Amino acid sequence: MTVKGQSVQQFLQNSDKVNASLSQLIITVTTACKEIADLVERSSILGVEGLANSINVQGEDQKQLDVMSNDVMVEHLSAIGLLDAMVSEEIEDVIDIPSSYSKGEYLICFDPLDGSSNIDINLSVGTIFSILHAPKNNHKTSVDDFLKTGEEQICAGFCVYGPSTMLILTIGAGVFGFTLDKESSEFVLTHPDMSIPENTAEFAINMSNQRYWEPPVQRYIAECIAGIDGSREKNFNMRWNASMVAEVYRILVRGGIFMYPIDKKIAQQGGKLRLLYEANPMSFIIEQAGGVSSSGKQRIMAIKPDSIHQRVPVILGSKNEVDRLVSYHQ
Ligand code: P6P
Repeated sequence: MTVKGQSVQQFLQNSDKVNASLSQLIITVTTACKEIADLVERSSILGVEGLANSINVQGEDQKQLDVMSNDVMVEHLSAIGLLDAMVSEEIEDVIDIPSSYSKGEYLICFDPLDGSSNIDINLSVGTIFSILHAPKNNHKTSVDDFLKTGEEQICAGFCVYGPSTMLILTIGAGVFGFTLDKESSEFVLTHPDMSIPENTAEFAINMSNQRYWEPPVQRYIAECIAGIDGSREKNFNMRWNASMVAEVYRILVRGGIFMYPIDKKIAQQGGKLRLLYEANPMSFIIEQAGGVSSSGKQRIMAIKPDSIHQRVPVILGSKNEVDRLVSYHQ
């Protein structure tokens, strides 16, 4: 029984899909996220909203907060004895658990600070995570142990650091939203059983890439923009937050379709968003809330990764709109 107002700890204790170790792992992630939320909120005071003068494995300029958020996640997660290894957007190789700590039965992939180009303009950013079972044998965890399809995730979630700090979580039995109560420093259940409307009139895409899009996306967006005067016979609204966590949260609340499709500019790298710690966890959440998540050619959660930082095209959100755009790709 999920009761609004209950803490995430109570929610996990009451769930029959979560054992004590998975519960502790999730709570540790939330503790790290609370620390990251505080760093984000105070970034201008701390003077850390700028660049770190370093490039990450993605070839992107790292923000100081990217590095600090990654360090917070690694520090909290290394010490609990529940993980066999980790993958972070900010680190090229698999992150081993230091020999001074015991290992555990799970693997975790995370983007410690998604949307970090929003930090210095005070817009929403977030942390995305995906939890898998570690291999049962006792060999040293390698890259191959992370190359699982999204269907093998046992838990996925994200925190969005916005006007409210929120935790969105799925353990395979629906999607639940928790709001950080600054007075108690507890995440409390405010959005039980989140469900995405099958229809929408709101699309999210970076329009500045239009000249690079493939024909199916060109057609779909042109129809949305034609609105009531075109074949869709209804007007559409557009949003673009440059922060996947903010887009996905909006879609969970009121529906919508979010697209970062393949385009000529990024074709050689396979897309923009990363499979293991962006597309897969968000797809798990979207599907658990009744939505659809596709590359345009296949279900995201069925894609077998070939590297830990693999990128994929992403089209996700309200079922009937994603299905329509996927049909244009056929
Ligand atoms: P663009 C943030 O860097 C991110 O990975 C997603 O959170 C977001 O949806 C997208 O990239 C924004 O990309 O090209 O608009 O900066």
